[in-house]
Amino acid sequence: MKRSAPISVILLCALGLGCAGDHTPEGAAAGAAERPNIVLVMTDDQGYGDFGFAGNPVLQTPHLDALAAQSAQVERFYVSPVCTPTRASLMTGRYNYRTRAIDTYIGRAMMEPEEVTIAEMLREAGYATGIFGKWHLGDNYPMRAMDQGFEESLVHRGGGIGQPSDPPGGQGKYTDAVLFRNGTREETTGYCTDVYFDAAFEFMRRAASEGRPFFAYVPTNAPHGPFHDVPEDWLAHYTQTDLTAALADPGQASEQVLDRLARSYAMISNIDDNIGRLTARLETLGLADNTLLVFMVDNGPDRDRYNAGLRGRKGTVFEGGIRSPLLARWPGRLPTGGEPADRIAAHIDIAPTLLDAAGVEPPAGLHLDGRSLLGLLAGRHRRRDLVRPDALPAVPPRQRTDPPPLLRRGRPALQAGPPLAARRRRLERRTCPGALRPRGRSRRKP
Ligand SMILES: [Ca+2]
Repeated sequence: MKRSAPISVILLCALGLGCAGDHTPEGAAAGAAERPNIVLVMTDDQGYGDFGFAGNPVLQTPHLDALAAQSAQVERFYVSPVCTPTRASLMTGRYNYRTRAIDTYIGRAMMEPEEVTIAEMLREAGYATGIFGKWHLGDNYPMRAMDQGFEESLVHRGGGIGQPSDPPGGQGKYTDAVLFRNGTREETTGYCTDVYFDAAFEFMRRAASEGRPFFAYVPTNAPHGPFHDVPEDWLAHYTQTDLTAALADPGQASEQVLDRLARSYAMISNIDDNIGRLTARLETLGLADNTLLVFMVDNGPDRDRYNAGLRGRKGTVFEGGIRSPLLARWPGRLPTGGEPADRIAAHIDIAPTLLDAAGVEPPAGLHLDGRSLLGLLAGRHRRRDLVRPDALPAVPPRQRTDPPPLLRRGRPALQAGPPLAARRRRLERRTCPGALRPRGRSRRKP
């Protein structure tokens, strides 16, 4: 084989154009009678190093550490460098550039409503579907979560509480936040992360009592800023803790930097409390064994801080900006305690994985870029190639790199240079011309 041939294979596979069967269920798909419940938790701006199990020297995350020990993991799991692109890929199983969701603001966070979401696919198969937290793929019909397959929704608008899309009276409050339940303004009581999890618990209980399997999506807006309103008990803890070991540069240990770090960590430890409440609640409801619980983050940390030795942070395509833990707990179905899978995977794989677990086929004709990870999580490794398509013309400048493409092929990493970038542009023009153009026809939605 010529030297150049594998590169084309990589690109074709990564663009989903040369890997027939990538999303073919490869795990032991569940039968209709034993369909698992699914809980997907994704936090906002929590970095790869913001966990006790990642070696963080000061951060307290005992419940997430316990969950990691009970989970199958993928060590090199990749997301996008900012919020919305990750959410679009997570919801669709497709590269975000196909979905029009390419950045977080000025209209670039509105996902093409014809995209078919995992919530739509699972709802069509009989699942109760609920979202509790951050959607960030469009605030108006027909782009809201409630228009995109979620029967139950309790969400904030835009990219976060405290942003311009906040409703009157919102005032950027994380405590007693003004949210939207199924499209209707609602003044909630308590800290927002606690409110989301409480709403998810009630949704789970109700679905279980009705005998329906459920898909609960809990994308918290914490530990994303603003930072003026964080859990006070944890803030007191971290204010009294020496945090210098968690600074990217101990020489920057100013009062302001340490205060900011304490506030991020306070929100993260509160998330951890809620993970503890979640696992306890699943036990109480008798659902723990038949629930696939997945945990991940949406992008790297928002500031430089301890990041397990990875370079970069949110907004960069260095490892520290795009790597997330992937924890998947499904007792009796996925192994625990083993070495994390060492092959690459990404956010585009989550929707195919959930479909596989539920034994649900995607609609005919729908192209998914990702593949099910059930085999990988169970220790069956397959060669895998991925690409971050940063060189497309519409990629926002802050997500570009020079040289642009980040490729990973199997175990070794390849950092591609300009000759490959030119090759790839030619290939993309030839093979993926419609990725960013208006569609000539709509697909049937389930
Ligand atoms: Ca984010």
